[in-house]
Amino acid sequence: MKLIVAIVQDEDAGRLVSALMDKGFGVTKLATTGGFLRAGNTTLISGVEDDKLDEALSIIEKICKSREQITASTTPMSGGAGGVYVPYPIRVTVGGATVFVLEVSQFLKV
Ligand code: 2BA
Repeated sequence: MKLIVAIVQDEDAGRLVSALMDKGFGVTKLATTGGFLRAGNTTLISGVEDDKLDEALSIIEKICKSREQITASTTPMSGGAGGVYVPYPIRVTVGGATVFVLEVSQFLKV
């Protein structure tokens, strides 16, 4: 068995949970925050049998879109201890999904 940990954008999370559940996957949805943008995202965890892993990953890939977001850079405009911090907008591409697949050593419901 594998544990999928998928960090997705909030906009995709509802549809992704529905699509996974429609295909019989168990899902837990967590409200999370990305370290770089400091903005909300969603982390889904799903325990899947080995022979179902590819199906789950392809559902995630199909639903999660990449999007551009604008954030403020806090890089100093001039160096040294007295550097001036002038925030300026930078564009980052977020997603589709950041996915970790972990081996499950035990799956218990007690
Ligand atoms: P955030 O950390 O808020 O990052 C949002 C997006 O900002 C990233 O999209 C990436 O395009 C950009 N980004 C992140 N760190 C950067 C940096 N140091 N310099 C320039 N741009 C940077 P994604 O790569 O699609 O990541 C989306 C979210 O997935 C991340 O939100 C974070 O919550 C999670 N994530 C990504 N890589 C991870 C990792 N190795 N471990 C744990 N979580 C991760």
